[in-house]
Amino acid sequence: MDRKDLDVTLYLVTDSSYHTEESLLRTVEEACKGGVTLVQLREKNKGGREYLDKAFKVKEITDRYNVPLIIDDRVDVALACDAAGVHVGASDIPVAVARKLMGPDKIVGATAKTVEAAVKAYEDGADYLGVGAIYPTTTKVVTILTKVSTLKDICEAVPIPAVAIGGLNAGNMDVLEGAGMSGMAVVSAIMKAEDPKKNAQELKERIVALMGK
Ligand code: TZP
Ligand code: MG
Repeated sequence: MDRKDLDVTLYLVTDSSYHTEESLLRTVEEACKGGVTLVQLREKNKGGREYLDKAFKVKEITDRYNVPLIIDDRVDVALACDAAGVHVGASDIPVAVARKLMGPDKIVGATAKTVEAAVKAYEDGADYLGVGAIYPTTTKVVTILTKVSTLKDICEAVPIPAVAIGGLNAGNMDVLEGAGMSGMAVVSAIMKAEDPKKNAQELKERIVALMGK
């Protein structure tokens, strides 16, 4: 895909900790059917071989639905499976290095919790920013939450899309109204859903409506 066509409206981030491989793949497929616009494969503590095997399997699905796949943390895995891009956080390889390795055509996403980090990531070549955690989450160890006002400041400070993440679901996402983000990223709200397609559809409708306000 062309980097400029990046659509972060509803960004599914996976979590294998409560899934078998089969149920993870099924959930990703249902989420694609439900309208997620971007998928990130997020595998923690996996060796490169296992990560890459899973990436190929997930990409087979996301390709069928024309949904770009982003690989968390690992540039090598992203390049090896020809994913659309990579997402790097503060303890991963720096954005500028990821950009250099990924080349000019791939997506590089970065985590930013402050305006300073957001500006630096933008200057170093990031295409989008993940901002959070907005709410407490059981998916990741988060010590400090990111205020919606900080999200707003980040959206005003950089021209690239910002995506809100962390504990977000249909019941609490209204807090994002007016913040200026370009989308919302969720793990549990889709990965733990009984009907991931339905949840994705609902979240998509709600985030589109909320951003249009
Ligand atoms: N980065 C900040 S919060 C988070 C990540 C990967 C986890 C979000 O997961 P959930 O289940 O949507 O709260
Ligand atoms: Mg990371």
